[in-house]
Amino acid sequence: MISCQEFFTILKEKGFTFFTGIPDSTFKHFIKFISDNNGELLQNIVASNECESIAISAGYYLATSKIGVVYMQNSGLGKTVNPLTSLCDPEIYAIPILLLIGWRGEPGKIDAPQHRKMGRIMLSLLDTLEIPYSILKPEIEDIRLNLNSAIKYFNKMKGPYAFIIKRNFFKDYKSNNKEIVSYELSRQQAIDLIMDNLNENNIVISTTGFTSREVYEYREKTKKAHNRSFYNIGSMGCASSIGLTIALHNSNKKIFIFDGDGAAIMQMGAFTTIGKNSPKNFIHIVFDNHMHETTGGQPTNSSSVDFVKLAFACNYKYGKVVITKNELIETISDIKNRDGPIIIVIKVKPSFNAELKRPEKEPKYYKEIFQNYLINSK
Ligand SMILES: Cc1ncc(C[n+]2csc(CCOP(=O)(O)OP(=O)(O)O)c2C)c(N)n1
Repeated sequence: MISCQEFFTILKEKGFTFFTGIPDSTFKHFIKFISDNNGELLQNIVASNECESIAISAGYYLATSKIGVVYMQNSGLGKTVNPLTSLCDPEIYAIPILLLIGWRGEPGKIDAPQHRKMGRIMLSLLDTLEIPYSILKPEIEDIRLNLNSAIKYFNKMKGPYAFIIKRNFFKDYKSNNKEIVSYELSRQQAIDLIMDNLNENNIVISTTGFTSREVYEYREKTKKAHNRSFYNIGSMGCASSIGLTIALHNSNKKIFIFDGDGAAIMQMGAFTTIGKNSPKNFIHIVFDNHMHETTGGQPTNSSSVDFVKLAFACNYKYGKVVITKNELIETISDIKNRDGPIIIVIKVKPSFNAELKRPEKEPKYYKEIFQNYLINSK
């Protein structure tokens, strides 16, 4: 393993001091390191999604002639295909970028089901995109050599080059960031409170990461049916869009979206589609901890976002921010007789619960019981 400082020093020696992207647990320590050092040694712009981060880095290159570093989990690689091929490609604007891609779902390694396919096809996807790559070893000399190869490519072709990072590459880095939010409720407490008050036919669509695991945990411990839940374990940011059409086609049921601030920001455009189509039975709950808790607690941009104003501007019918347990209890009864789309932003503190289990069975099992319930309960 290599320390975050050592890795950064190698990059800095060659002039790479601009970072942007979306975190991955593979390099959670390195992203904490660059978040902590933002503004002094380096610049780190937290992006809303991986597509945007490619464009941010392209803008940096146009403005400075220097090359940016874009970090992402390989699940985000799909989101970058358009700007990689139509903006940065050597045949278009020829914009060099150093991509740091976390290899989830590496063949032969145990990982969550949503990572399997991308883990398997990632290298051939890079080949198809004609993006050269190096699979890094956590050794200083190896990284230096590969960085030199990347720089040669940048000088010759001026296109993106990828560094693939496997798990256990970085040594632990202890963050000195004291800005951890401390609200009254944890997300699990808020989820439990809401779900204790759901009716038999209320549906929950939960976002990727800890939120889905906490909803799963709730249903396991209370022995409540999993068929009223859709666990959106992948496709980060898409829970509300999945819920939109479910709501439009199930006017006899209330559809609750359990979103994260990072996920809601990633697909913020969804607010406009939800507002425009305006299902009355749609309740959008954003658990806002100002961070990507699931991937290690790196900041999101939510501290400067007013989700309620945003939702109103997109034609949601009701919304509020909830901070305390009492406010949440009041809100749960308040929204029972209101028409949606409703947005409730619940400020929560992180709990980094390493014990949380992932849904035990294959995703298709949960899809089938959920779909059967929806179809048979019309
Ligand atoms: C497209 C994509 N990029 C990155 C990830 C990795 N990832 C999984 S969960 C997560 C954090 C989600 O943040 P948020 O929605 O705020 O929820 P929290 O983790 O705080 O509960 C990230 C970045 C992913 N799954 N998909």
